[in-house]
Amino acid sequence: SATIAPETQGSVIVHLFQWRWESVARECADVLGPNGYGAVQVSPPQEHVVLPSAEGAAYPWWQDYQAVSYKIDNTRRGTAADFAAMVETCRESGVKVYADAIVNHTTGPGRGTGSAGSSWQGDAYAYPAVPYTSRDFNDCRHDIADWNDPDEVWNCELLALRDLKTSRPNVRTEITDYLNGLIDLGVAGFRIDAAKHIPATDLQSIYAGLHDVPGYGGPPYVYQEVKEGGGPDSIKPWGYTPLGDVTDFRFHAAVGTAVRDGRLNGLLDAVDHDMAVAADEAVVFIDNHDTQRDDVSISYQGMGARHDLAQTFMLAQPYGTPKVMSSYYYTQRAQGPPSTGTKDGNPAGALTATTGCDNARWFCEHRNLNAMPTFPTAVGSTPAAPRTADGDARLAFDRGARGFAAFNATDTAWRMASPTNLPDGTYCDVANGPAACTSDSATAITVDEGQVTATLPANGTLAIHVDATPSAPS
Ligand code: LAG
Ligand code: CA
Repeated sequence: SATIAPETQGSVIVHLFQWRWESVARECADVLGPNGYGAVQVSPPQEHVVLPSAEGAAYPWWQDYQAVSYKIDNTRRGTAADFAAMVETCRESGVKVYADAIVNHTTGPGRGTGSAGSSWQGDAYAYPAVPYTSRDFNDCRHDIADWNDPDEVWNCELLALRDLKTSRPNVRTEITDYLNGLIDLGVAGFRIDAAKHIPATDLQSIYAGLHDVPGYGGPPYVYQEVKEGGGPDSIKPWGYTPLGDVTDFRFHAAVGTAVRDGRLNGLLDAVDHDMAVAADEAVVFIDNHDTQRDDVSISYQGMGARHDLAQTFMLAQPYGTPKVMSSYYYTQRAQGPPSTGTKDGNPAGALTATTGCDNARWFCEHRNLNAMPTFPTAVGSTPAAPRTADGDARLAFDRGARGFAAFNATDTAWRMASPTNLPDGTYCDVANGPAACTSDSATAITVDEGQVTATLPANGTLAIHVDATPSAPS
């Protein structure tokens, strides 16, 4: 099987929310690899509940967040063979696969048959396919009432989801074995769903048993979902950073809202001073599948080009590991992916390089960002230095002498002239095209006597860096 160095590409993650495995594989080869993505976050691969009708939807997207067993065959996104083939193809394309891991809980109440045919009884706390029995669940069998009390946050139920007793060694072993099965297939990282609801000490022993990723020479990358609320440090994002990275929701709140409202000028200071954890401990996003539905500041749905600008800004600024959102159109919160209404959700072939990406189905936001994921790789941890502003909604900044980016969060064109520390020469605008261009390409941008001159359309962006320079014109 393929072996690639972990840092062959950058660290930028794209979340292909609800994409089928075969579609993810194609995207890795055709789009993600060539445009500099380092990783793809895929939807949860374990066996899940199957709900023909719930909360007004047929087969809601959130079936995936209710685990029935750790079998990965026959989820709504494909077979185990499809999954393995996807991991292989993505690795060969230089793109790591990160799986969303549902390990805090199993299902809600009720009973039924899971996607891979396993029976489950939420009412009896019984999941024979794992197997888990009632003693494997915490004794607090009601929803979390006091969100400031770690005992409740860790050991009571979130949304009535049966809460695994991770203080039990056999439960931790089941979880470690599940994650190791994925690692052995080449999965290189995990989003730990609801990590805040698992004691850090239990997660630490779960992680301690993880295999190295084949060919990577190290353990998987772990980023933990820890929403910041009240209570003591043990249930704050920084209570989990000793174990791995965390999702920093402050970034979404600050940057998403400000870009939506055309307030760019304070943002470089905000990401420098006002985030929850250190830059190299955070995964950041403008929106995710939850905020799109429950805490909207900005998303592609309704914001289009302004949302693209926000995600481009995230890739240009220095804080955190950026996670790009790529989502789908919906009219109802629980609605599954396009072409839904069947058990499989999005049937084979529903999404290809040439069909399926439009404003009525999959948005494919990431494709609008072109080769922008090459930017953070090129500039590294070089700080941002503001160079030009025009009002509050137009901003240009350098990343040392390695990159320059400009943003026009207005509805009119901006004729920009800005100083930059980039060496004089010609560059390829990676926000608007591929990293490879020629000096007569439309995206070729010249720095002359320390100055960039360009016109940014309404909601336009521009980004150039030292690793994307033109080859000779053909
Ligand atoms: C997460 N991160 O910590 C996920 O990002 C989030 O999407 C998950 O909720 C949540 N934690 C649990 O993994 C989603 C939906 C919920 C859904 C839940 C389980 O946002 O709406 O709950 O997944 O499928 C649904 C119903 C609830 C019901 C529950 C159990 O909406 O009313 O209590 O199922 O039956
Ligand atoms: Ca828990």
